[in-house]
Amino acid sequence: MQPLLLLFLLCPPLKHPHAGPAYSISRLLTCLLSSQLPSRPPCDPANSTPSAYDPLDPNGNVSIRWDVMSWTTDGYVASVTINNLQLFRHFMSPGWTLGWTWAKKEIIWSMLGAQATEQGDCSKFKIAIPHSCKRNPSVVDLLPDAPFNQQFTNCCKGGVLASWGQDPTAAVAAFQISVGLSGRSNKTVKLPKNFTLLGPGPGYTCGPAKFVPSSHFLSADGRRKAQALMTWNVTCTYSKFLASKNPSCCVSFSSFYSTKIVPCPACACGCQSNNTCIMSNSTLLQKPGINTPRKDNTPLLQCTKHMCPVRVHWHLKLNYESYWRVKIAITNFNFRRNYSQWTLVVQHPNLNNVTQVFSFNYKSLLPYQAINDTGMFYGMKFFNDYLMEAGPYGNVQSEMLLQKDKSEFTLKQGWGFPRRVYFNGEECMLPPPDQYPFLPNSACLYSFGILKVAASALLILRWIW
Ligand SMILES: *[C@@H]1O[C@H](CO)[C@@H](O)[C@H](O)[C@H]1NC(C)=O
Ligand SMILES: *[C@@H]1O[C@H](CO)[C@@H](O)[C@H](O)[C@H]1NC(C)=O
Ligand SMILES: *[C@@H]1O[C@H](CO)[C@@H](O)[C@H](O)[C@H]1NC(C)=O
Ligand SMILES: *[C@@H]1O[C@H](CO)[C@@H](O)[C@H](O)[C@H]1NC(C)=O
Ligand SMILES: *[C@@H]1O[C@H](CO)[C@@H](O)[C@H](O)[C@H]1NC(C)=O
Ligand SMILES: *[C@@H]1O[C@H](CO)[C@@H](O)[C@H](O)[C@H]1NC(C)=O
Ligand SMILES: *[C@@H]1O[C@H](CO)[C@@H](O)[C@H](O)[C@H]1NC(C)=O
Ligand SMILES: *[C@@H]1O[C@H](CO)[C@@H](O)[C@H](O)[C@H]1NC(C)=O
Ligand SMILES: CC(=O)N[C@H]1CO[C@H](CO)[C@@H](O)[C@@H]1O
Repeated sequence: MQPLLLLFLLCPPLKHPHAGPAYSISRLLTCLLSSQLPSRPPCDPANSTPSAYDPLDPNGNVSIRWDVMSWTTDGYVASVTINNLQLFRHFMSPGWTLGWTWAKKEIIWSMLGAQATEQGDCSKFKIAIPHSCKRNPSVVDLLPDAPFNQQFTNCCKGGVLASWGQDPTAAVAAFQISVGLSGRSNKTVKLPKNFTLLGPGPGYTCGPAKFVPSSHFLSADGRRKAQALMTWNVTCTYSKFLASKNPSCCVSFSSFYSTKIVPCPACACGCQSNNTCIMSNSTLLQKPGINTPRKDNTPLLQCTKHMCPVRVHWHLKLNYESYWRVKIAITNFNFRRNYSQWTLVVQHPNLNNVTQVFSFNYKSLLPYQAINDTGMFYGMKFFNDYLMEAGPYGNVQSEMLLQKDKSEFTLKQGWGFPRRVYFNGEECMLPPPDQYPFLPNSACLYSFGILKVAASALLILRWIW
């Protein structure tokens, strides 16, 4: 008995529709037995790569490169380039914030294309006043209307960066920094430490800066190659566990063969703001300024059972001879946020045969080169790439036609529903698999019953022990 139970615990068939009843069983068992399991070693935050691993974008990272371009009287001028190499996670407004701790007593004389948020204590300087004297500066992008003489290539997007999968040319940011009191040779320059990246919320962990071979730059005519004096790289990875305790979106299902709509799980997003939410018909919504975003981005949610700012609905719409059709709708329940350049990532085994997507852009993602079951949807420019605040316009939708592989396609056991869904890079909570719409008179209802009995038997045995 013990090995069987352990098997359940060690391989919980989480979030897999085929695993319907087993899911709830394993959760029950986990609860019952957790006190008897050897506890896991605590996570070491300095070594957090495993928790940063995202199965749909296993190599996703943000790479930050410092190229020292010239020496000055007491330091250097570097151009800093941030590359968002994540397939589907972008930096939305109000954008990225990059921080670090200087290794010595460095200061920032000036910057182009970005600015330090605080000047800090520069009282030691009498004649020329530095841009920032903080030991741990935080740097943000400039806004698009920044004066021309403060701009730098790829700067001034208000910190907004597209994801690599959506638009590689818009996934890069850069600024120039003039550093003082660092020494002016590659022996005296010490690498900044403790890099941090906000995007705009928490979630990123940055590794240490490492020297890499100096970057090369081609001149505009392509006939001369210049070289940085020194180059170092920092790699940051995202972890949803650091970002927030609760999901920020949820998924609901429906299908043509069942009248049942499977709603988002209740309190899918934690229900923390359930005493500040407002009803969709509330007269408060007429108040001017109700939609104005707050500095700290606190949401103002429409009251729902799930209390998520975003819901993704997947409707199995039609079943043709050799095709099937799905309708996807994304609804915003936050009165204080417009999502620009939103992305939706879906994992489903039939995404290898997407025939047509009607009013979203679609791009297939191949996290594991051989398995083509993941794809990204995003809005069409000037049409639906902007998901408006909650209310009558706060939704976008599309339909998708998929070609059937007849050996695999089935309406049974929730096969037609996605395995994973991400909105803007955040994983959305799916309904528990045992609530998926079942085919009427389907055999799985019966097997579900059997499994339930088996489960209770297991539980009873466990109790008797
Ligand atoms: C960062 O991402 C890129 C693109 O996916 C990948 O080639 C590279 O190996 C990653 N770097 C690290 C340190 O994971
Ligand atoms: C350093 O970062 C840049 C992107 O900013 C990347 O293209 C390059 O491959 C990285 N180098 C190493 C050695 O990781
Ligand atoms: C510093 O420069 C010298 C030669 O100029 C070179 O040999 C050495 O590798 C450089 N060190 C670093 C850390 O770049
Ligand atoms: C970097 O962060 C670690 C842990 O947060 C801390 O122990 C260390 O002192 C920091 N280093 C510097 C130079 O601030
Ligand atoms: C709000 O959420 C708490 C749990 O966080 C729950 O106990 C309470 O009943 C909820 N209130 C409403 C009105 O839903
Ligand atoms: C809003 O709708 C709810 C039910 O959906 C109703 O009970 C309530 O009276 C309505 N409030 C207003 C101000 O219309
Ligand atoms: C969303 O965008 C519309 C139109 O651009 C604007 O009127 C509205 O104030 C914005 N809402 C928020 C919450 O920023
Ligand atoms: C993956 O699926 C997409 C969508 O059907 C298709 O366009 C693409 O060619 C497939 N790629 C591979 C490598 O099979
Ligand atoms: C029915 C059909 O077209 N199936 C194809 C789905 O896509 C895979 C490769 O992605 C093909 O091998 C199948 O033939």
